[in-house]
Amino acid sequence: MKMTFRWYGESDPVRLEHIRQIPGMYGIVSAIYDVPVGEVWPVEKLQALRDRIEAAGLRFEVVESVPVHEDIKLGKPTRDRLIANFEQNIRHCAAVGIKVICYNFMPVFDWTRTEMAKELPDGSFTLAFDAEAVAKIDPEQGISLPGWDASYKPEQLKQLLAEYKSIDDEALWRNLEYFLKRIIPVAEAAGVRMAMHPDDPPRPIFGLPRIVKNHDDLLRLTGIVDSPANGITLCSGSLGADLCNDIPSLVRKFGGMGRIHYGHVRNVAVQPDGTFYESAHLSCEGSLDLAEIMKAYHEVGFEGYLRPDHGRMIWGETGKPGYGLYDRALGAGLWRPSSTRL
Ligand code: DNO
Repeated sequence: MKMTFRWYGESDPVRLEHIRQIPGMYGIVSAIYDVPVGEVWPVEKLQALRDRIEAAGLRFEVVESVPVHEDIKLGKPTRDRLIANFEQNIRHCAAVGIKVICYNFMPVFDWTRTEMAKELPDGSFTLAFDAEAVAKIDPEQGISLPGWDASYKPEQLKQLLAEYKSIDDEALWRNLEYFLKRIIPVAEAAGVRMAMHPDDPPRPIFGLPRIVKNHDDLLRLTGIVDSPANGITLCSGSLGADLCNDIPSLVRKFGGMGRIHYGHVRNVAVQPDGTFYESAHLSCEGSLDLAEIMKAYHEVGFEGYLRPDHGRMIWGETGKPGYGLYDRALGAGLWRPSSTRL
């Protein structure tokens, strides 16, 4: 397995040079952030990013994420042009040496939390999700959540939510199938593996469908196009926020099938109603047995990429919630992967 670290580019308060100092660190996971969703990423931008990362002594082989335009998820007539652009992005990524592309198919909202800095008894700060608070939110009245992508104006959001009224789970699956049947052959030809990120949290929110939540959904997803290029990002913290999901057995099953190309590893402390906070990495700190999860990766001979997904804010660090240096670095160290350096 190859240990990687997410880096948001030059504006990230965490420096590449510091990431390099984490023992066993292999590479960086990043993306092009200044091209509108649905448009083509110029290959020169990808090359410049790769060169910057390589100059710091790290590799750039995983992109997270190429975002999927809402019109594709909604199955609108404009989707064909947007899918063609997505295909072009796959080719451009391949041209600079990218091996795995992470993406998701969550309508409107990506990962959702109600608190970005919940203080834990040890004085650290972490991300948290309160299921009851979210259930009380009426998205029609406007949504204000910490970290919520403010790129939608209230009117646009209303319009988008109205468009999703006709999209139930099965309609979203059909639109996903249409998308996968187009992009997977392109990924195969380019030598890139697609890695779908599951829904976070793994349940419908604000009345919007969410279809990648558990074992059966992952099985259905990987069966739509039966190709190694049609794989998953096994996110322990996203799937683990539903206590019914047995993460080590998911790693064994989908890893054994050769369909996990990328793993996000973190712990969560979950209550039965789905309320959770992101705990420290050790198994004893949260609901997930991280040691068992890592054992499962070793058992299946996992050769893909892993990253410490999120971390708490510790030792007075400030910055992007979930994406500080210190606690994520502790995570990468605690798991002792057998990765190699450049
Ligand atoms: C949160 C991340 C997600 C993830 C996307 C993948 O920290 O795990 O935002 O990058 O859902 O498409």
